[in-house]
This record gives sequence, structure tokens and C-alpha cells, in this order.
Amino acid sequence: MQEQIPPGQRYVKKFIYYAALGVPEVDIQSYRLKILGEVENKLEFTYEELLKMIDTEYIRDFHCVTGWSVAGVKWEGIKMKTIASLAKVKDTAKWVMFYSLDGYTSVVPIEDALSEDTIIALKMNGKPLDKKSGFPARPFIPHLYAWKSAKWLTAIHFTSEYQDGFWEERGYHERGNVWEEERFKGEGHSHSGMKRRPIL
Ligand SMILES: Nc1nc2c(c(=O)[nH]1)N[C@H]1C(S)=C(S)[C@@H](COP(=O)(O)O)O[C@H]1N2
Ligand SMILES: [Mo]
Repeated sequence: MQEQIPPGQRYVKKFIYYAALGVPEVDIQSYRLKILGEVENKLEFTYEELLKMIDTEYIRDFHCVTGWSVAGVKWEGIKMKTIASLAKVKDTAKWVMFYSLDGYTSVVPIEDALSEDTIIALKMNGKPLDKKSGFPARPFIPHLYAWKSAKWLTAIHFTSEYQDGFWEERGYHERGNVWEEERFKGEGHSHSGMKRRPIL
């Protein structure tokens, strides 16, 4: 748990579910999570393999850029650092693009992707992610806004060049740090207040 709520956020009791491109059908038998791009070892994991790799459990809040936050969510998943060391990420990797089954994408800087608390989440509040929460997997980075948490995750692409994801293409921030209010591109520490109202 954090000691305080980030600026401009308010707590709500329940998650508000978003599926900008719809909720996809997932066939868990053929599902694979792929790790590719600026890595020495390209990898592919089945859902069973991912479950066996769970190495992290913690309680962290979840913050949507539109201003709602859910307090005290229990998360279980695999540290991105664990996955990165198996894949042997090259030092040419500067960004990570997350790809979802529905076509959604989100991008984060390598430093945030590999932070101590960054996980590939498989369970929330003691249960596998349910269908609308992104089963089987979604990245979770506690200090970034939740649009970076791409549901129905199918690939983690380490890249040397920046590329917009779904919401970044629509003006949302390259990093999206909740403590610095990086909602839209060009916003952050240096400014006070929002320039646009986030509506997604
Ligand atoms: N594939 C996919 N992932 C997504 C989204 C989406 O529309 N599609 N919305 C994002 C946004 S803006 C938020 S706030 C969270 C919402 O998570 P929830 O639907 O589990 O509440 O998912 C993020 N991940
Ligand atoms: Mo969001």
C-alpha cells in the first residue's frame, strides 16, 4: 500500500472495465506469450509455464488516467526482471511495447519496464485474471497509469526506437508516471494542472 493517493486521483470501490477494441476470445491451449526484439534469446511461454514462474506477490493500488484508482489490490505474477534475464535483453533496448490479442498496444520506457515492482500479472486478489480483466496475463507497473497495463497480453517487444501504442497515438504520455501526472505528452512535473481532460 502506498501512504497517499497520487495527485488528481480518487478511490472507487471497483474496477471500471475497459476494452477499447473489445474483449477477445482466448484459447488457452494455443495461447503463447512471446518475448522478442532486442534480446539474445527469443522466448515463448505457455500459460502453464507462466503459472510456474510466479515469483512475486504484493498489494498495490491501480490508477486509471481518467482519475479513478482502486486501493489495495493483491497482485501475483512474474517479475519483468526475471523474464528479461531469461531473454538476455540487449543494452540497445530502450523501450518495451506490449501487444494484446485484441490489437491493443502500450509502450513504456525500459527503466520502468524493468523496475523492481514491474510484473507480468497472472492473478488478482487470489484468482487468475478473469476474462474482462485480461486473462491470461497483463503487465502491471504500479507507478504508471493503468492504460500501460495491456490486457490479454501476447507479446513483449523490446525495441531500440520509440513507437506509439494505442493511447499514445491519441496524445497520451510516453511514460505515464502517476506521481508526476504524466497524462498527456508534454505534461508532467514541470507543469501544474491538466491541459486536457482525460476521457479515453
Ligand atoms: N487490451 C486492452 N488493455 C487495456 C485497455 C483496453 O482497452 N484494452 N484499457 C486500459 C485502461 S485505460 C485501463 S484503466 C485498464 C483498465 O483495467 P480493467 O479493465 O481491468 O479495469 O486497462 C488497460 N488495458
Ligand atoms: Mo485507464
